[in-house]
Amino acid sequence: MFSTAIVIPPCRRIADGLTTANLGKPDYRRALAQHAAYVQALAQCGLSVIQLPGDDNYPDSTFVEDTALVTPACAIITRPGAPSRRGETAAVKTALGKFYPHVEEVTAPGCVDAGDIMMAGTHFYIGLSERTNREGAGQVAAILQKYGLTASFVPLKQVLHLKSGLAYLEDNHLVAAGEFLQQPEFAAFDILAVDDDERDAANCLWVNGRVLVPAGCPRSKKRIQDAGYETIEVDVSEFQKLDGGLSCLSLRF
Ligand code: CIR
Repeated sequence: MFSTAIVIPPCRRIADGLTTANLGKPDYRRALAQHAAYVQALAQCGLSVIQLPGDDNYPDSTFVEDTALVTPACAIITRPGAPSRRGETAAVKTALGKFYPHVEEVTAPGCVDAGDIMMAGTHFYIGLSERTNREGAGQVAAILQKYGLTASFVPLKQVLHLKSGLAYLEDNHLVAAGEFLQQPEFAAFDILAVDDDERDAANCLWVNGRVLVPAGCPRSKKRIQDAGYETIEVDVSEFQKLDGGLSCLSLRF
């Protein structure tokens, strides 16, 4: 169970964030409103939500998940793969220091976006992507090992981040899309398959027994409900324009 979330509301320069999506520029006001609804959904799931200030120097800083891996045993500050995002970690490190006695850190030449890391109990799947290199993944695995946690590596082919295509809902339920549907690595999970035309639904978010689902994915939402979860629909269209989604917008611990 999680008790706390850290979020960073979109900054004024959000439209300058990195993107490959071809969905147009996000609208700042709409992004703020969607973010507020997201925070409300987290609160509805019982989380106390800490909001750090947005920083116009970092248009992507609202995607706070990428800057740290938070586990029950330790916090690891990442070194984001995109140079424009490296400075995002300082504020998050300070905030996490209030909760974790030891905050670990990925160092150069390692690169990691924590959107590439999926926690499933005491095991962590680390996607090797354009943002996360072997050196960074290796550093994270070594740190986790110190705390009795295990890791394995998953090379990515299509998606930006591992959790763009995968979401663990606890109780062995794994939401998966595209390249992850047939991977032997995930065969032991009960897979909830996301159809190609609802790919955004693979970036859904388990929070204390409920699942936040992006708006516009009715079949996936139904599948998740049929697996026994109460769902909360949240519109994240402005963040999808920057390749982001529900998991990217918070750190939960
Ligand atoms: C980026 O390209 O870094 C941001 N525009 C989106 C990051 C999304 N984060 C995530 O999937 N964990």
